[in-house]
Amino acid sequence: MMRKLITAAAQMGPIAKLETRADTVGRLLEMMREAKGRGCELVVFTELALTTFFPRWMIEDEAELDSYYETEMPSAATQPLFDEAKKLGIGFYLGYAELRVENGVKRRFNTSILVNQKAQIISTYRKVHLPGHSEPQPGRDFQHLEKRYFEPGDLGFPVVKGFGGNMGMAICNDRRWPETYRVMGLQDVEMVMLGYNTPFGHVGEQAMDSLTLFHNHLSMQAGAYQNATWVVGTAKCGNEEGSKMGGQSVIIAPSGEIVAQAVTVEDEVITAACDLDLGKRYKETVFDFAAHRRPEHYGLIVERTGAIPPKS
Ligand code: ING
Repeated sequence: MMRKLITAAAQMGPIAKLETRADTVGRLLEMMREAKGRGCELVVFTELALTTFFPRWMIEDEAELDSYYETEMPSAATQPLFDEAKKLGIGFYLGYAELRVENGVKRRFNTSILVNQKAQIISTYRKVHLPGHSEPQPGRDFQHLEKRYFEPGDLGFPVVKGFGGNMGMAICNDRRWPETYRVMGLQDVEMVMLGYNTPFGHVGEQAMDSLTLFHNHLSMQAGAYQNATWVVGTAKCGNEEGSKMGGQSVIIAPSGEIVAQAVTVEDEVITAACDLDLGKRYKETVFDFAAHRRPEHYGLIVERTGAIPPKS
C-alpha cells in the first residue's frame, strides 16, 4: 500500500516586531485548519515562526532579547497549537527561539520540533549552521546576529519514525550545506522538513544576492535528489520591519522536482500528496549508498596525487 503523506507548507508573511504571540499563533492556527481542510496530516511551519526575525537587530537589553524566546514548549502561547492539532488530528513542524537555563546558565538555540497527531513532541532539532555574525557589522542596513543570539545545535540531525515514514528536520542555513542532508540520508530519511527566513542582500554583493531565490531552491532540490528524500521548505517572507525576505516555499520530491510552490509573500498554504516510497527506487539504483558510495576512498592520497594536504 502506498505510504501517501498529505503534507502542507504553511508559509508566513511578515511578523511585525510588536505582533503578539496570540496574534501570530492565530495565523498559524488558521493555516493549520486550512491544511486539515485539504486533507493534510502534517503541516510544516517556518523558522522562528512565533516572532519577527529579531537577529536583524543589535539588542542590548537582555530582557528584550529574552522576550523573543520560549522557555517551555508547549508554552502558554503555543498550547492552542497543540490543542488544535490534537482536535484535528494533524501534526506539525514548528520553528522557534528556545531559551533554557542549565546549571544557572542561559542556553539559547534556534530550534524546531516535530509534533505528531496526538500533540506529542516526537523530535527536537537545534540549528547547527548559524549564518551571520556575533558582533554588529558596520555598513549593513540590517544585522544578522544569529551567532550572537544562538549556540550551534547540540542534537545532531536526528531522523525519527513518524507519519508512516522516516522524518528529519533542519533550519534555514542548514539547507545550504550538503552535510545536513547526507547525515540524514545515511539514516534513510524520507522527508526533511525545514523553515527559513532569508533576507535579500544578506551577503552585500549583488552578483550573489541577485541569486538568492535561485540558491534557495538549488540547495533544497540538490539535497532532495542526492539523498532521495522529500524536502519541505517553508519561508517567512515579505517586507518584515523593512527587511525584504524571499518566499517561494516549496515541496520537493526525491527526484528533485518541485511539486508545489507558493506564489505570494504572505501567509499561504501549499500542499502535496507525498508518496514516501518515491525515494526507494533512487535508493535501490542511482543512490544505493552501499553499492556506490566509497567513503574509504575519499581520503587524500598525497603521495600518489601530490595534492596539497589541507591545513591541519
Ligand atoms: N538566513 C539565511 C539563509 O541561510 C543567508 C542567511 C541568506 C545566507 C542568503 C546566505 C545567503 O537562508 C538564515 N536564517 O539562516
